[in-house]
Amino acid sequence: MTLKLYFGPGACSFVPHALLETHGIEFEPIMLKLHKGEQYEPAFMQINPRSQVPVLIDGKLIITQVMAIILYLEAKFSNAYFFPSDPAERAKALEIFAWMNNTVHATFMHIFMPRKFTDHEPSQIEIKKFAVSQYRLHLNEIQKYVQVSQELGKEWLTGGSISPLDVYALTLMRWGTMAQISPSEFPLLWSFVQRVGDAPGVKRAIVRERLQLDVSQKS
Ligand SMILES: N[C@@H](CCC(=O)N[C@@H](CS)C(=O)NCC(=O)O)C(=O)O
Repeated sequence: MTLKLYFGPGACSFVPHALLETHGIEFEPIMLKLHKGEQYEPAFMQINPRSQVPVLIDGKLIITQVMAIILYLEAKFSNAYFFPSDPAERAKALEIFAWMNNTVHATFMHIFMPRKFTDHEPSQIEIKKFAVSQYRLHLNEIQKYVQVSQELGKEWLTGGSISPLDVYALTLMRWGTMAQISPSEFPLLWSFVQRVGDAPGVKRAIVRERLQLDVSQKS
């Protein structure tokens, strides 16, 4: 039975989307236009009452949350590379993955959707401003992970194959440009992210989602 992935262009669902493409796993992509509020339509809310992407459907199984989806794919497609197999290296990779998901991603939500944190509009402006400064620190930390991996001679963040960390790094850098953080502030991270975007599976997901990596001039 074919997997189904609900995704929003440019959203965190890009992480499972690009990994499914990278590994040539058959799936049906289903696009939701988040800016049009399609995640709040009753048919989708029956699938995910939290009104969020990504959602992966495998038969009767409905999985939400980037981390749960990625770990499910890793367990199901055991020949495909997601994380290192060495226990210590795997733990360190999962540590960064969890931080990207629960901290960097969450910080961006304060920039992109400050209304989720207060309905007081002047406070929303303050929340957003402070979150942009925090987000820069996070991008700097990701850039350091790129630097360390390159010093160790690794092609990608966890070794010789693309992992969810590389694709998340691309997504988070791209979101930074949505917050008017210029790629020129993070030259090493930016050149890395462009290389990730050129990897064939990642590129297919970029084309399907019609993404530009630097949107700082658009908004
Ligand atoms: N913790 C969740 C976060 C999911 C999330 O924030 N999804 C966003 C896109 S990046 C979304 O669907 N937002 C729509 C909304 O909240 O209205 C995960 O890891 O999957």
